Amino acid sequence: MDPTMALEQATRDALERAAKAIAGARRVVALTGAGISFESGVPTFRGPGGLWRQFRPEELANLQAFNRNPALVWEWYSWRRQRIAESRPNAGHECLARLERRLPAFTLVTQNVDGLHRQAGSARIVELHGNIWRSVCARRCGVVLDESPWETRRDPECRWPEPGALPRCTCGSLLRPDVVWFGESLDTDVLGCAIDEAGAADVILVVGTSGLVYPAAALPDLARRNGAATIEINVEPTPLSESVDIVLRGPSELVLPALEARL
Ligand code: BV8
Ligand code: ZN
Repeated sequence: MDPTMALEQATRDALERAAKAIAGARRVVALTGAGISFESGVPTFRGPGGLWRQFRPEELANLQAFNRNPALVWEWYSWRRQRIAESRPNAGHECLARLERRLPAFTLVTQNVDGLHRQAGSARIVELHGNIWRSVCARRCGVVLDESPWETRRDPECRWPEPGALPRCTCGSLLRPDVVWFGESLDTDVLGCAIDEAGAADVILVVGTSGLVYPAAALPDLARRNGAATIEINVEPTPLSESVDIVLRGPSELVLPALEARL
């Protein structure tokens, strides 16, 4: 059975228009959020399973929480690393990796820190919010550790770091996850690259994001103002849905391959 039969008729019709826009584009940008990893078993931030104990992500993903209780914040990241280490890229990640090889100019801008796009084979990736698998010196002395289970062949049973353990830098300071916390500025070069790519895009694909976190959420509108066709892939409406040209309502692991099959 054609898997797209599970999609609404409106989405099946819109797939043709979306494929035409992409086929005629010189430069395509995909902006992804936590939704693209949901099918891989990585909880989204604001959807089901996004909570850890009684905490919302915004309560833990900030410098004040880390300074106040680094062990609790590290326990949350260790739990997330464990969840991600047990997951695999899904058909949506793999489709975007193929589009990068197939289209003349394709850039992936992701808000996700899970590293699954790279695992799926994407190379031209702008990681807006950092990468959960790197740890850096909290005092920014320059020490950076890559603790990815895929690169370092770590025993997937081990935990990063052991619960309650506080990883320390060689300079004596604490280590912290190399991610952008709420209230922290994004790396200027990384953000600048994302803005340049979105501003130059003929098509922007907005995949699996609630469109609530800035400055990432401003990129689709920036692309649209610069003449790009905007396509949203999401299982539910978001604040961006009103302003995009094409809405593809459905799970990215189903919609992206269906879109690719029409190119
Ligand atoms: C900044 C890394 C300048 C960490 C993340 C007050 C003080 C300070 C700043 C602010 C403030 N008020 C507002 C701000 C700005 C703030 C912000 O935007 N807050 C929001 C909540 C209002 N932004 C910042 O702080 C940024 N920095 O502005 O610096 C500055 C500095 C100081 C003072 C002022 C300004 C930094 C933001 C980065 C935060 N770090 N992650 C970590 O991961 O631990 S953000 C975090 O949210 C993740 O990266 C995540 O990707 C991102 C966005 O969420 P989504 O990806 O969209 O995920 P979500 O769960 O929300 O939605 C999932 C979607 O998928 C849903 O729509 C769902 O329907 C869909 N879906 C589900 N399944 C599927 C699917 N779609 C398709 N297929 C499926 N199968
Ligand atoms: Zn250090």
